[in-house]
Amino acid sequence: MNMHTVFQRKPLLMILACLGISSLCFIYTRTDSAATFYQIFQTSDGIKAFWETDKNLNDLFSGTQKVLKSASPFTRSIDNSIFQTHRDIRVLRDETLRNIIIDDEVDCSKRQFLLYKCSRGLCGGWGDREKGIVSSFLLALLTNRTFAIYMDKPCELENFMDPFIFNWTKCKRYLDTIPAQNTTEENHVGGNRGFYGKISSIDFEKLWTRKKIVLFLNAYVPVMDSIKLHKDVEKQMKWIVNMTRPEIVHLVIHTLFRPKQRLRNELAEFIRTNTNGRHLVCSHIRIGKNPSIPGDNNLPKGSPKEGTIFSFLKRFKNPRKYAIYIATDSNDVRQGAMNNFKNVFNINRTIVHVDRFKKVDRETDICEGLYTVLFEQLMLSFCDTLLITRSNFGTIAAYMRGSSDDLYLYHTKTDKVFLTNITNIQSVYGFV
Ligand SMILES: Nc1nc2c(ncn2[C@@H]2O[C@H](COP(=O)(O)OP(=O)(O)O)[C@@H](O)[C@H]2O)c(=O)[nH]1
Ligand SMILES: [Mg+2]
Repeated sequence: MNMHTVFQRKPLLMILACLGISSLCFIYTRTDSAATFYQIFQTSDGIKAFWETDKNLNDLFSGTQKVLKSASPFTRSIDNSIFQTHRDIRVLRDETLRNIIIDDEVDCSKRQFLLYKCSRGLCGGWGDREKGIVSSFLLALLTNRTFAIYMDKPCELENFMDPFIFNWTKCKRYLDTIPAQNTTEENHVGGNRGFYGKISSIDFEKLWTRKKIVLFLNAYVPVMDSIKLHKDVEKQMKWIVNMTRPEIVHLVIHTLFRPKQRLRNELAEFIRTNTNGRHLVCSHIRIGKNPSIPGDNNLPKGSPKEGTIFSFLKRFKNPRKYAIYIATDSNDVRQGAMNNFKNVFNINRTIVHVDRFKKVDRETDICEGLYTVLFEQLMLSFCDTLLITRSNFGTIAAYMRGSSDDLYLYHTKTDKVFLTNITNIQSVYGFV
């Protein structure tokens, strides 16, 4: 394995020894604080991934761009030195995205577009939105349209997330100038869910003739499945045909998003100081309507019994070996975890349902609530052991984590926890 390793630390002692693509490239900048987040590996079967802390991605990749282009259908890897287990993030290589990429903003006017939108009205929580974003992005690839994301509820996503491999912000200024008569809006969140099942047989050239198509979506399983059956799939996105659903979601989410520096740094610091080299065991416990998120509904399949999960986690109670983190939509559950375990750690931040919040005086608090949601989902995606309950938020964290290693599901109906494979989550929870 050839290795491109990026340690990003401050203040600076920087050694740069880049001996070409087939040999070792090593950048090291040092600091007392713990900013090391990612390493870049390059293996013989392709390129490997990144997110370093504060260097511009273009600077970082100018030397390896050739590798990105000649790599296998998607690029892979991240090994994170602050964790016990191997971390690995795979992204779509830019060759796969060639048809929809815009190099220069001046070229925006030549393109047709597909937008994911969440602004006013119901979009669903962050998990639902991720589903809509994955679907819209795949439909953009299928129909040869440049993809953009408009999300400003409760505040702009760009406050906390940057585009990563595919830049979904590049044509935003141009998009704002496209008049309504050149725009079609389709809302598939509320009514008209029939669209999802029909995708495989839609002739999109006939259906979508306008320059700008705006989609409100919150489903992805039927979209992924029917895109695979569409007549244009071989030509537009052959890579998807034999790929599992968890892998598709993993690739798309990591291709689109890189957390902004604040999020990356705070997360790295949070994990480092709280785990201190111990095995990180996490659970997401999604309760549904409760005093922390009063605007939410009761969950359709019922809430998990947190007592069952705590009993299961007792096997990790040794504080010398394990650190336990519980992400949840309920302050009572958070508190319960503190009462049950000496080795639990927490973030001291307010829980907000990003779609069903009550009007409050201070908008910034709700916006920070979105930050917390993004933070906690990323956190889950880095756990050595992960246990989830039925929720899109937790399921996508598991997909972002991208591994079946030490992955457990809680099943509400049987009130049991069991070890599983990542490809089984969908059949157990049955999301759309
Ligand atoms: N901060 C925080 N918020 C959560 C957590 N679990 C759920 N939520 C909130 O509740 C919403 C749940 O909606 P969604 O993400 O669509 O997942 P689902 O409804 O459980 O499938 C999230 O978007 C968050 O706003 C959690 O562990 N931490
Ligand atoms: Mg939801």
